[in-house]
Amino acid sequence: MLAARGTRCDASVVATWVIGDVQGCFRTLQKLLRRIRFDEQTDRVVLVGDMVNRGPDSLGVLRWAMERSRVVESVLGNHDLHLVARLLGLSDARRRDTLDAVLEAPERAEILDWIRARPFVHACDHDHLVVHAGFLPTWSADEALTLGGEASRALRGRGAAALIASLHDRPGLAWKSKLSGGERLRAIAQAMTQVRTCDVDGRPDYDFKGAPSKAPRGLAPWFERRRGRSADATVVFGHWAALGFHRAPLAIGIDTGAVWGRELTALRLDDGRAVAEPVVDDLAHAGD
Ligand SMILES: [Mn+2]
Repeated sequence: MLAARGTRCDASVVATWVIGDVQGCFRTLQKLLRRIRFDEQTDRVVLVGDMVNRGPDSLGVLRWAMERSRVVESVLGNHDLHLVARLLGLSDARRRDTLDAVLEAPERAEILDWIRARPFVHACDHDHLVVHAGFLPTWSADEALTLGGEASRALRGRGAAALIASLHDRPGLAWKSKLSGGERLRAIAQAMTQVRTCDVDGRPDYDFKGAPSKAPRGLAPWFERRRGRSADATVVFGHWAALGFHRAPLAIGIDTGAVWGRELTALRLDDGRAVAEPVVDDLAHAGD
């Protein structure tokens, strides 16, 4: 149970849907919204991050979400932060980037402000948090909301360039509450946007991307390392297409590989119902 803190959905909402990694697959997103009969008057959507890149219409996804900020939230994913880096001139294009339309959009300044204002972690209700990749094993839900707020302040302010640059640093940092400065912010932002596995000491690995059964010895999914008081709310996350749809105790993975041409998934928090829409977007240049 979460303390009274953090961004929350309205109690009068009929249904809250969390939608997986869209990655610019705007046509598929629209089909999924029709299938779940998303009603902007009564329902809410939380995107699990990686709204953009690799797919054909990142600008369409951003415009759709920005025009509905009252009912559509998104947490930050690694590709969203890469877009911030591109918009700030901090990063060159990567080989499979499909961000040109966003970078050339007349409202690119508004897009940059909007993305930088998205949270790293979002509390939907008393029992559910949404984060792009995951948590470090000792974080409770309330701690994660506080820590996400620290990283958000850096991203919105003058610390953005240093924070974004640090996200490429290896190896991962195990969490210690006494971490400070850039190391602290990197530990938070990198875990929330990149983690898949941790070692027995809770140190995250940022290289392995495959299925859990193929993980190197000693590494296990981050949510299997959570123990005791840290596991106090269900965390809905994306980022791990090789994991696919996955219900674990107090964690639900919903990245079903839209960017691989598979499916885009919506999860209704109210009753746990999952709906998957086959991808119809052209991913000819998306690669893996
Ligand atoms: Mn991701």
